[in-house]
Amino acid sequence: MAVTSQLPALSRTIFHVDMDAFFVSVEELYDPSLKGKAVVVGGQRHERGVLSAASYEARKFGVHSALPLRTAAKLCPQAIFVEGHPQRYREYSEKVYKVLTAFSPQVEMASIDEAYLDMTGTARLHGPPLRAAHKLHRRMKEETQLNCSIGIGSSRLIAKVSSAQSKPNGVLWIVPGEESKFLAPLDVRAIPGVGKVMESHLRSLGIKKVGDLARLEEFELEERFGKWGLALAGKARGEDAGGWFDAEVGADTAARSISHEHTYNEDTADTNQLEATLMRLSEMVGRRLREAKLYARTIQLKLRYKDFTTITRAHTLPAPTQLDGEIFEQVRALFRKNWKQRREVRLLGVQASSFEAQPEQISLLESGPQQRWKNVLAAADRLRDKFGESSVSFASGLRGTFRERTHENPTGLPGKNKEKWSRFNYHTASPTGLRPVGHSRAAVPTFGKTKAGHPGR
Ligand code: DCP
Ligand code: MG
Repeated sequence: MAVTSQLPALSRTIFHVDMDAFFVSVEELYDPSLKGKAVVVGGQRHERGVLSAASYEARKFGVHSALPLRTAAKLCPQAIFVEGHPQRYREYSEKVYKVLTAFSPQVEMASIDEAYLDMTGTARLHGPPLRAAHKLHRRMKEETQLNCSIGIGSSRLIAKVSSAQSKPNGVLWIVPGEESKFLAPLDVRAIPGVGKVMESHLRSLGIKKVGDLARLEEFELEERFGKWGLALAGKARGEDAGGWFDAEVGADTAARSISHEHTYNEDTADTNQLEATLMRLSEMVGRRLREAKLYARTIQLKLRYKDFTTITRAHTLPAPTQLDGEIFEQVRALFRKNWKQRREVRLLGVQASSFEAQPEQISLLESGPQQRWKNVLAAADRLRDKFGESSVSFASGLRGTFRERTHENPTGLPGKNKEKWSRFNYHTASPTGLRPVGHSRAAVPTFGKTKAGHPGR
């Protein structure tokens, strides 16, 4: 009889490193008098728009990212409001990235201030997980003067949830085998990807804690929420289920698609607002194509309704493009054809794929206006570099605001495809409309916080 030895699968060791109150902490380095105070970054107290970051002191009053500035002022009148300095955050983000890559070669940034590190098999170099994390924690402080929190787990999901639990300035290791026990008492909101709406759906089913979720049969969640529900069941067990949690850390080195998504704070069926969003997303995608010197042949629309039903529709162009207007035209056509009018929309996404480095030879007749557009867009890109993502928009005449969360696909993040940092500040906080150039307050972007694993909240 053959003897088969069944070795237990080697557990992975993933770190999730997330900087504490990132924008605020960077501001404090430039102005130490802010330390320990209630601070809001992102604009002045009376302005429209939402805030980017709040200090822990301000959070005690219920102030948090993406809250309207005016609401923050009401909740916490004593707060100090700071405009924000995107360039500084980018620089510090780069410093963070350097510390991480010097520590481990397997680094994948998931947003401006967070990263996953695959630390599996590094015990000889760095010691056991906790010791390694403390070493990294100390190094981060020494080299950036900033505090971070580190979660350690056998999956990215566990690492991410545990870093959040260890905040501020902490390290938390969930020992393999203890995942479900760790997750069970947490609110379902602790699971990346579960937002307010999902929370209330789950509440109506009597599910409040992750433990309640884990007790459900997988098929029940699938029946109710489709693929997304299935992923949720996996996440409740601490697995990297669904979305980008599936991939290996740092595995996806070449971007196969570039996309931006936008989730509304309140679902909407307002055509103007929806098309304005599509315009803005098209601009963001176009810009990244130009930065990456790529031309896309396929343009895809993603549309998620209030009840989470999601459709994607793609169109292949006769000639590849990197122009905002062309992307928008396609995506709007797809939208008009596929959107069931008056059905409220929760999320919109625009994706470009089927990349080519060079477009096919364009005819001389076309090259005039195309070239002019390219020049205009190149100029716009330069302005955005200087004044922020929302400083220029061609969505002229379209009404719609971009106050809510906008995020991009993870392939565009550094460490994932080694692209430049400036790729990921795509969280805008101002109304669209062709607004040039001066450095108005509204031109300061709030930064994109890409929540790993979020299929859009
Ligand atoms: N950010 C933003 N808009 C959001 C969320 C975040 O511009 N809706 C920016 C500001 C944050 C930074 O991204 O400083 C990092 O986001 P985090 O969620 O990690 O929040 P903080 O780092 O500020 O705090 P924490 O200590 O909870 O991580
Ligand atoms: Mg943070």
